[in-house]
Amino acid sequence: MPVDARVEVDTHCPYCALQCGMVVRDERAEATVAPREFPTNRGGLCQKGWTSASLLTTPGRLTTPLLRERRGAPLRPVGWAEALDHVALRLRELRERLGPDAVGVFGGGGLTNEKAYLLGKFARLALGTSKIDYNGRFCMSSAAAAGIKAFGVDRGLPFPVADLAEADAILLVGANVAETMPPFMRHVRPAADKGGLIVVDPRRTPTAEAAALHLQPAPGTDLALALGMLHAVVADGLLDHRYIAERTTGFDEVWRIAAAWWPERVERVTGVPAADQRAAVALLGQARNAYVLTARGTEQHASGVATVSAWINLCLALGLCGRSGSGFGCLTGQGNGQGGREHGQKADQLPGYRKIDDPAARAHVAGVWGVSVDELPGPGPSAYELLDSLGTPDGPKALLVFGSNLAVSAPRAGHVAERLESLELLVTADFVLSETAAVADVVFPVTQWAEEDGTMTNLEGRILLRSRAVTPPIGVRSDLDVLQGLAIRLGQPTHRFPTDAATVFAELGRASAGGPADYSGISYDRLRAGEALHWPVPAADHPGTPRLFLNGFGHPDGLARFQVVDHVGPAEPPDPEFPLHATTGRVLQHYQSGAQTRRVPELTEASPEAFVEVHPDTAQRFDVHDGQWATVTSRRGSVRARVRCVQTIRPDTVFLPFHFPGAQRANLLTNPALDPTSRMPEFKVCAVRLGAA
Ligand SMILES: Nc1nc2c(c(=O)[nH]1)N[C@H]1C(S)=C(S)[C@@H](COP(=O)(O)OP(=O)(O)OC[C@H]3O[C@@H](n4cnc5c(=O)[nH]c(N)nc54)[C@H](O)[C@@H]3O)O[C@H]1N2
Ligand SMILES: Nc1nc2c(c(=O)[nH]1)N[C@H]1C(S)=C(S)[C@@H](COP(=O)(O)OP(=O)(O)OC[C@H]3O[C@@H](n4cnc5c(=O)[nH]c(N)nc54)[C@H](O)[C@@H]3O)O[C@H]1N2
Ligand code: SF4
Ligand SMILES: [Mo]
Repeated sequence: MPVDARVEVDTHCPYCALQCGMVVRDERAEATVAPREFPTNRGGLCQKGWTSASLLTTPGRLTTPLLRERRGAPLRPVGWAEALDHVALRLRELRERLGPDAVGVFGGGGLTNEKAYLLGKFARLALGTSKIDYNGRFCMSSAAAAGIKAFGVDRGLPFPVADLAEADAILLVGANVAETMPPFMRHVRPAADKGGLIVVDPRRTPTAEAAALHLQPAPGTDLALALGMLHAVVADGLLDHRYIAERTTGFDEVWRIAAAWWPERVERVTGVPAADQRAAVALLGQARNAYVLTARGTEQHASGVATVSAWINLCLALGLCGRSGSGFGCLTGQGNGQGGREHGQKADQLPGYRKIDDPAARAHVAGVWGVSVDELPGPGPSAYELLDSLGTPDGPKALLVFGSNLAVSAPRAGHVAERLESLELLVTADFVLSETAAVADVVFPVTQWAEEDGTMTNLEGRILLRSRAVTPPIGVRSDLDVLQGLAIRLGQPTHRFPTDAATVFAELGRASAGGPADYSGISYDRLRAGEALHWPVPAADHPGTPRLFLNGFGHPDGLARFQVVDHVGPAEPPDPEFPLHATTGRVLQHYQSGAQTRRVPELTEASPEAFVEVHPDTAQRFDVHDGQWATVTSRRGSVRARVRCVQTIRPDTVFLPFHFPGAQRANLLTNPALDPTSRMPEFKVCAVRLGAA
C-alpha cells in the first residue's frame, strides 16, 4: 500500500481511565499505535498502551461464535444465527418456567457508554430482569457512595487532571499510579518536586519512592489514620473554621469521634509514626493548593465507604473541596469506569445516574424508551450477591456476561467458579477466550476498541470519542449487534435496540437529560470537533462543567456534609492460624484479569507469573526463599505464587497481583465481606499463612 494511503485516526487507549490520547495507523492490514498529545497523558503512554495494537490480531482472537450443547461437551464453532437462536430459545424457556429474574446480566466498566446503556435497557426491557450489576461494584462503588454522601454527586475527579500541576501538596491514598497510570505521574511531579507528595500505602511502591513522605499503615487501618490526621489538623491549629461554617454541615459530630483518635493512639493501630501523621497534615495545611486523591487501596474494604468518607472529612476540615486549585477526588480505574457507572448497568440505577426506585426517574426513562413505567423492574442484588446466588433456588439460572472476566477477578473465586458451574446457561461476549468464556455455553465474538465507534468518560468526567480506526476481522460483530440480535428474538421491536453507536448515544443523551450525569447536550459532532466536554452538559450550547463544585456542592442546600465514621478494622484480622495480612493489586504490565495483557508477548515476558511479595524477615519466619514457589492459604483457598523477597513491604503483610489464572488466582484467597452501603468486597485485606509449595 502506498504510504499516503495509510489511515491515521485519533483515538484513546483501550485500557485504563486515564484514556491516554493515541493515534492508530492502519498500515498494510497491521495496526500500530503512537502517543498523541492529550491533557491526561501529555504525550505519554505506558507499556500497555504502546503494545495495545497487538491485541487486534492476537492469535487467539475469536472470529466465530462458539457453542456447547451441554455441560462437559467441547465448545464448537457455529454460525451467528444458530448461536443467537440457541441463546434466545433458552432464555425464553427459562423466563416462562421461572419468571424474568431467572436470568442475570453482568456488565463491565470497560464497555463504552453506548454498550453500558444498551445492556441496562436490554436487561430491563428484553429480559425484564432486575438482576443486573457489573464489575464496577468491585472497583469504584465505595468511592462513589462516599462522594454522593458528602457532595451529593459522584464524579471521580470533579476537576480536570491538568489542575494538579498547580498543587503544592498531594496526598495519594492507596494509589500506585506509577504502575496503574504511569503518565499520571506527570501531573503529580510538580508537587513532588516541591516536596509535597505524600503516599499512603502498606508497600513502598514506585509511587511512594517519588514521595517526600510515605506513610505505611497496616492494610485495613486507613480509617484510623484519617481520624488521626483529622485530630492533628485540629490540634495543630489548621482547621479552616470559616470554610466549615460557610460550606459544610456536621463537623461537631465528626470531631466527637476524632477527638479520641490522637496520633499516638493511631500509631499503635496503624503503625504510622505520630510525627509522620503531623508532618503530612502540615504539608497539606500549609500548602496554598492541595489535593487528596484516593484509589482502590483505601476503598476496596468492607468499611470502604466509611474510609473514603474519613478522607473527605479531612479534606473538608482543611477547606480544600469546591474551590479552584484544591480538591478531593477518587481515581477511576477502568477505561469507562466513570460512564459505566452512570447509564444503567448498575443494579439500582437508570441512565443519567438516576435511581431506579425514584418515581420521577422511572417515568422519564420509561417515556424515552416508549414503555409503561410498570414494565421497568426494581433494584437488583449487587455484583457479589448476584454471583453468590447463581444456580440457587432463588437465584438466576442463566447469566449473560459482557466485559468482565469474573472467573479470575471476582472475590472468593473458587466459590464463584462453583456457582458458574451450577448455571443452566452461561453466555459471554468477548474478543478472546477469557477464563470466563472458556467455561461458557455460548461465546459471541465481538469487535474491540479500534474496530468500532463509541464514547468513554474518563477519570475527570470528560466524554471522549473513540473512533473506528481499523477494519474488524470477518465474522465478528459489535456488542450492540449482539444485543439487538437477542432482543429481536425475545420479541422486542428492532428500533428499540439500535446498532449504530451515534444513534444509541443520542438516545442515551435524552434518557440522561435532567439527571446528575446529564449528557443531553453532547453530540458526536461536538466530540469530533475536539470540544472538552465534562458532564453535566445539559444543552447543545452548554460548555460542559470541568469544575463541579465551585459554586456549591450537589446537595439541595449546596453544603458538603461531614460523615460521622469510626474505625472498624479488617473484617478478618490475623490470628495464630492465619497470621499475615494479604493484600492484592496490580503490576504495570497487566490489566485486570489479564485476559487481554497475558496475550501480549512483551507484557508476559516482563511479567510471566504470579508472585507474592514477602519481607525478608517474614520469609525467614515461614521458611520460604526468594525465587521459590510458595503456597499462600486463607480460609477460602490456596494460591501458588513465586516468592519475591522485598524490603519494601511491611513484615506483617504479603502482596499478590490478581492478574493470573487457575491456581495462581489471588482471588482464591480474598474475602467477600461486603461494605454495608456500597457492597464492595474486601479485596485489599484478608488473613493468610505462607508455606513452601
Ligand atoms: N497496570 C495496570 N493499571 C491499571 C489496572 C490494571 O489492572 N493494571 N487497572 C485499572 C483499574 S480498573 C483500577 S481500579 C486502577 C487501580 O489503581 P490502584 O488503586 O492504584 O491499584 P491497586 O494496585 O489495586 O492498589 C493500589 C495500592 O493500594 C495498596 N494497598 C493495599 N491495601 C491497602 C490499604 O489498606 N490501604 C492503603 N492505603 N493502600 C493499600 C497496594 O499496596 C497498592 O500499591 O488501576 C487502573 N490501571
Ligand atoms: N484480588 C483483587 N481482585 C480484584 C481487584 C483487586 O484489586 N484485587 N480489582 C477489582 C477491580 S478494581 C476491577 S475493575 C475488576 C476487573 O476485573 P474484570 O471485570 O475481570 O476486568 P477485565 O479483566 O478487564 O475483563 C474484561 C473482559 O471483557 C473483555 N472485554 C474488554 N472490552 C470489551 C468489550 O467492549 N466488550 C466485550 N464484550 N468484552 C470486552 C476482555 O477481553 C476481558 O475478558 O477486578 C476486580 N478484582
Ligand atoms: S496509562 Fe492507562 S490509558 Fe494510558 S497508555 Fe497506560 S493503560 Fe493506556
Ligand atoms: Mo477497577
